[in-house]
Amino acid sequence: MALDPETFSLMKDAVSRFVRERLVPAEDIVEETNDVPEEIINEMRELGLFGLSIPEEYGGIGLNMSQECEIIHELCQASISFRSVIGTTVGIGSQGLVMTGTEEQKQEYLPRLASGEISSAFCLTEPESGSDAASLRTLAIKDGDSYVLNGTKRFITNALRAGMLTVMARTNPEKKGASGVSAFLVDPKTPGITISKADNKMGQRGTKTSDIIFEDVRISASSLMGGVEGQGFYTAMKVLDRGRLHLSSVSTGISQRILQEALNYAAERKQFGKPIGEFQLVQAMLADSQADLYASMSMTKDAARKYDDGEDIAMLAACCKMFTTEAAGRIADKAVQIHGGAGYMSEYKVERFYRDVRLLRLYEGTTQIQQLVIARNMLKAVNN
Ligand code: COS
Repeated sequence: MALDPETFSLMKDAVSRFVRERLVPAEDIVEETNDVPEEIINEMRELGLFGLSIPEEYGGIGLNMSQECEIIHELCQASISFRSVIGTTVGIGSQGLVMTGTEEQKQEYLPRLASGEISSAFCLTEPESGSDAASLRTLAIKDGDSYVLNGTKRFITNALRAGMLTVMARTNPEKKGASGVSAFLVDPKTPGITISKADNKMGQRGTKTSDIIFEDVRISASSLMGGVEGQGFYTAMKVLDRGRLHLSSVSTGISQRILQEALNYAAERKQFGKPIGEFQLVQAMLADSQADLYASMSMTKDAARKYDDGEDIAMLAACCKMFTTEAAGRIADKAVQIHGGAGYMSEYKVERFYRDVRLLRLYEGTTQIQQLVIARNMLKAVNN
């Protein structure tokens, strides 16, 4: 699946324009109100942004991974809080359903997700289970034609905005590891579900993460994703592999914006009688950041193309996630440094972006989890 090059190019131009004319001017409102204005979310719907990765036969735009990465890079030239509104629907919240859902499940949810009528959220993390995802405790116990869910999910992005939850829960409490986990498609309005108010975070204001508590939540057996028990963890891992490419393009997009802010400042700000960009120590910071950005964009492009060619990219996606998010941290840090004292002041955007990008190295697998995935895959190749 891919959009034809001509239509894709028009779409990319439209997203660029939207970023310049609508998103960048609204960044301060998002920061002040800790929310994304509803009219902007409506415009995202009209642009088709919720349906980027959903196949055309279900009403989406049907981009391939390379195209998705290009659009997300473009979108993330503005505050990455805007991307978060569509992020779970385009990425981790819907892709398990696209990959493994039954036809009936796809028909039920995908068209509404693609239009943006509803959003989705991916419910894996729990209070006691973060990096060690296979140890999750939420239970889904079969009872006749239903499953009964009990447990708590934590830091769930867009839980408050979602109309569909992809919930990973243990259907077989006897099996402690990955094979006891199944995935479910759950309506958040089902009785017994409580969604807490949004968490207070260091950055990315306007994004919404919350706890979700399931207390004796009865859902139909037909909510079991793909109709097969025991596949939930494997599906979650495949979804995260793909999600890590998506997040890499979030990193490259915002890195490019941050570097542009630093470059503009270096060209304008004068000290010792000339623009600070003429000093070699400032040039070194700009050059290191440019090389980081170029490497990040190149590796994301390469891994996305390989994903589209059907290759196993688990290791490459982890390399991209690790490198691009760490690079975004370095680029943001240097941008603050180039700004000097001004970089610490909230009236300059780099102060905010510095806080925003800190999360990139944590969610969808910390840098240390990516290292573990990379090294395990390297060793597996030697042992086979
Ligand atoms: N695709 C498909 N299957 C995969 C996979 C992948 N990318 N990675 C692992 N698996 C399979 C393994 O093959 C193994 O299968 P078996 O049960 O048949 O042996 C199973 O999943 C368990 O894998 P593993 O033994 O590697 O599991 P561990 O618990 O040791 O660790 C990690 C798995 C650490 C990689 C996983 O828990 C992880 O990614 N954690 C981070 C979770 C995360 O990103 N959370 C962020 C919040 S979600 S936004």
